Amino acid sequence: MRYRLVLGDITRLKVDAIVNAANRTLLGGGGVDGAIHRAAGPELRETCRRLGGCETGDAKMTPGFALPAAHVIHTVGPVWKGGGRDEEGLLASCYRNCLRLALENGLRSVAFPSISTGAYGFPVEKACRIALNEVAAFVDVHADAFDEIVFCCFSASDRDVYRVLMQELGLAF
Ligand code: AR6
Repeated sequence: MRYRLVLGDITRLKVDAIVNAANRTLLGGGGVDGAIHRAAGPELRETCRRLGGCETGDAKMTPGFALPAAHVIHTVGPVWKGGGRDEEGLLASCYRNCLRLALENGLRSVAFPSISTGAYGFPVEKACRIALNEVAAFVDVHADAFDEIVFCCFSASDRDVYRVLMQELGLAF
């Protein structure tokens, strides 16, 4: 099992599942959600329509259609409202539920974007710490379940935040 830190477009990654930072409708939007829907093609929206939305902190899975990734795990991060609305707990729950779905479906490589840190305004360093702690805790318990977990950043400054915290937490990559 290894961690990989990538700077670039998550829609280009050939992994068992990429994670989408979606909204509760699951019907598409801007940011990484828009990019994933564009790259996957219209069948993704049709399939998502049948899922009946998704609660904040929860996750649902679809095929990847035209994406190089076999599956998309759609999760809905919290909108940052200052930290008093359980935003941290809800973000942690996103990571856990995505990995639980991957585990249940035998998906061994998963790539995460930095959930909630774009349109939803979650401070990147706080979000990164939650992401790394939740993923590391899950992987510790399910040591043989995964080959690779990718953290895919879309800016060099986010990538630098991840790199420093990964080193701090001893997550070799
Ligand atoms: N590959 C990887 N990361 C990306 C990509 C990409 N192609 N595009 C953007 N990012 P955001 P959120 C980064 O706003 O904050 C949507 O409209 C981006 O730079 O995509 O969870 C949904 O429909 C940032 O670091 O998601 C929701 O309404 C990270 O992905 C809402 O935005 C997350 O930014 C969700 O907001």
